[in-house]
This record gives sequence, structure tokens and C-alpha cells, in this order.
Amino acid sequence: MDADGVISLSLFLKRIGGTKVRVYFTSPAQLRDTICHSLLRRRDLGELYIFDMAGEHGALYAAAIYDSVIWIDHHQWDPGIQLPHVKLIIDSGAKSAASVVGKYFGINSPLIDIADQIDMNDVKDENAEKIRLIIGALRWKFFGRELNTKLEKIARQLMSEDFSLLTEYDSLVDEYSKWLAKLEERVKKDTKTFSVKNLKIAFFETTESVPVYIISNVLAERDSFDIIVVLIYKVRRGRTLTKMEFRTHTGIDVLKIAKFYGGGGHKLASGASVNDIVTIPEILNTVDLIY
Ligand SMILES: [Mn+2]
Repeated sequence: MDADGVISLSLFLKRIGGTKVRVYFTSPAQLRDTICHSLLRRRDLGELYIFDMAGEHGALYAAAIYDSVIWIDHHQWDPGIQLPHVKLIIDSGAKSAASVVGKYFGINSPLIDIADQIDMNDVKDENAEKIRLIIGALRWKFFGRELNTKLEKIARQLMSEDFSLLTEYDSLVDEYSKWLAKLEERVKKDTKTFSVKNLKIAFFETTESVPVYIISNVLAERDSFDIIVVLIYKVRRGRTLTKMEFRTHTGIDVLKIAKFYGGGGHKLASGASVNDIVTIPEILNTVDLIY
């Protein structure tokens, strides 16, 4: 559901000449369910392409119901199983999944460098910043099926590599930028910092989805943190769920802590979802235990 995923889709669509396909944007925690949902009431399954997603056994077996699967990713994970018609192309050294998709399909595009910049949180040019803001704004404003449609639309617009098309999002981005400015103020005010085993740890808690790079960048102005933890608490059917995001300014391996909570990602950027409330003291204990 992020810029890397959207750009991966855009490159793929370009490769197949913009043909109509069914597209699902999802998260690692939802991947198996999304695949199962996509299977319903289909006579012919055909090919499934999965981009920019770490998987696990359940998702792999679910995907394997399709006639053939091409799974292209750059997260750090071990599929563990080999299914004959599931082709896994995982390059955990790649800056973006889009760069692996580009290489696989033999596509050269300025979009690949843009995906690299956004996924590494090292945005240098105007178009990369614009695309990051538009996708952030869409995710802030829309959800569910509507968000899915909007993200597919922008992937199709990006196929042209004509970035002047993106002016239609200007007013939405303006509105979103105002919200981002308020978020930055909240981060400055509400971040809690701790030190465990000589590691500087910063926590930001929220009840709404937030772009994690903003929090990491705002905190980088204050200090160099070894672990930045963003805790997003959501209530579903009376139960509190915790979405955790981990980043680092100092190169500490944060994949380790995400894996402890059943998540995954990259060494320098990772996340996990837990069907329960996870508090700051609990996470501090975990850091003490595993680092
Ligand atoms: Mn990615």
C-alpha cells in the first residue's frame, strides 16, 4: 500500500500494456486473507503476481492455489518451502521492490529511482517527494475499496512517466500537508524517550495511521535514536490491536524486535501487528531481553 508497491504495480502494468487486471493492495498481516478473498467465485485462476510483500507459509500455500505465481520482493524473509509453480524472486539487498520488478521484466524507468529514494527514506528530488505525498494523502483520506481504486489509478497514471498529470492531487496534498504539520508538532511534544542497555529509544503513540518516515525525520533533528518505535493502537470489536513500526538512525538491527512480535521487514525498517495491547514498558523489557 506504499509508494514502492504502487510503483511496482505501475511497472508491471506498463509491461503488460496496461491491460485490465484485478489489483489488491494489502499489508503483510492481511496477505493470506487477501489472497483467499481473491480466490472466491473464480472459475479460472490463472497467474498471481505479488510485489513488495514478505510472506509466510499460510500466504505461500494460499498463493499456490493459483495456476502460477510470480512473487517479487526485497524484504528479509525465508520462504522455507519450495512449491513448483511458485517462482520467488527475493533480493533483500535491493533498495526497493520496484527495482527488482524492473530488473525482472527488463524495464528501465525513472520511477525505479523514485521508489528507491522513498523506500530508503532518502528523498532527493521533487517528483519523489510529490509521489510520496500523494500516496500518503490518499492513504490518509481514503480506506478500503475506495483507497484500492485510487492507488490503482495513480499506478496507471504513473505508467506515462508524465509527472505533470499529478497536479490533480494538489489540493488534496495541501490539505494533507496541513495535517502533517500538526503531526510534526505532536511528535515534538509527545515523544517519550528511554535508555536501555545504552540504546536510545524513542516512542510515539497514536490511535490513527501515520506516515512513519515523518516521525523518524522529526526525531532525527533532535537526536540520533537507536530504536524509534511507533505504536498505533486500534480498537476492533472491543479489542485493542497494536501495530508497531520500528526504525533506526544508527543502523541497529530493528528486524530482530519486529520478528520477536511476529512481524518482519528490513534490518533498518520493520513492523509487526499484534492482536492485543502492547505497552511501552513491555517493549522496553523486550529490548532489554533481546539486544
Ligand atoms: Mn518496499
